[in-house]
Amino acid sequence: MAIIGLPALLATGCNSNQAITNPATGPARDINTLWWAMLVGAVIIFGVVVGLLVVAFVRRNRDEGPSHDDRGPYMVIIGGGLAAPIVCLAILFGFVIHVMPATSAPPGPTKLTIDVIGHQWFWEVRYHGTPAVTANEIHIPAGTPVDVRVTTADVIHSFWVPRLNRKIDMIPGRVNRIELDAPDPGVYRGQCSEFCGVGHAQMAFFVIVQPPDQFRTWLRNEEAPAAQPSGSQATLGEHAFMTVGCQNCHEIRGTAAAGRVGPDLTHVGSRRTLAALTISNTPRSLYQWITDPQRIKPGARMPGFASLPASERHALVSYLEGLR
Ligand code: HEC
Ligand SMILES: [Cu+2]
Repeated sequence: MAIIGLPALLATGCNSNQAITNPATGPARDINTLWWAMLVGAVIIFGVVVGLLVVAFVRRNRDEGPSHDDRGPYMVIIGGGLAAPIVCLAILFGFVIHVMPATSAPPGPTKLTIDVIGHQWFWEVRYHGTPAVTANEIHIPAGTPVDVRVTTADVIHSFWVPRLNRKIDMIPGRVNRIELDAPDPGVYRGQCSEFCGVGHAQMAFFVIVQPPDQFRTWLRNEEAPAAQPSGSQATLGEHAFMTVGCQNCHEIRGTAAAGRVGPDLTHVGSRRTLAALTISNTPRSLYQWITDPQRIKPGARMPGFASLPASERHALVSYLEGLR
């Protein structure tokens, strides 16, 4: 069992919330079964091949004289080299023919459609038919098939939530689809799975599955424009945001800030994490992010603002944390 268990442990990276071996939906269960079947099959074949090698080694010096039966070696080649691979691949093919459609998005519209756009190195999320835009945290209702349409703003990325479904590439100029249909509320971790530059390893996201009524409340809040700053500190922060350069890269709906380089910040205060799950969303870590993003996430396409007076950075934090 150890020989099977060890690679399984390595493959799942020890984070059971991002493991294909911990499936939460029908398609993910199919993938998990296929994965185990392939692993067990590969271990058996490896064992047989190593066994034959050992036999050959042990018998290497045995001189059996001229053989009267020449069919032995041919049987090994025909059986082991031809028949066995054809049988194994046919079984695998049958398996895959079943799993492929089970994990593909069915044609036709679903009730809820979401666009996810990959950026170096974060995820932009848009809800069809609403002005809601968010980043790195994809909320969906439980028990509802959701049509996720993925593409990219720059290089190829790959959208993957191992516990929910297979991975799907995000390709420039093309829209690929995947269906997420999670029966149970919970938080499922996803990760970019196509190397896309220095920030690749820090390009993660959550799929937050909520009971449908909670989801509707969340979406209604996300649709709304940003809250007015409350208090003098936050008002100062809003002013700083609009004047020091943040507005060139970030959108805050309902204000003059309409940049599209970085994540939409209209409701950034309500997110759990920042910078694609790199840090938790606390005033302290947000302050550090504004001061020196490169230290937190090397390569991030946001400049540091250490040159701003600390009071102004604190004001920015108080404004952004108020955007709930
Ligand atoms: C040159 C463009 C640019 C400028 C200017 C800029 N940002 Fe950013 N910002 C980005 C990008 C790109 C990201 C995404 C970083 C990542 O996750 O890789 C980001 C991320 C963020 C985040 C995290 C959002 C999230 O949900 O993960 C916050 C908060 C933020 N910026 C605030 C600010 C503030 C405040 C300013 C002004 C002091 C500012 N930014 C200026 C490009 C910019
Ligand atoms: Cu990526």
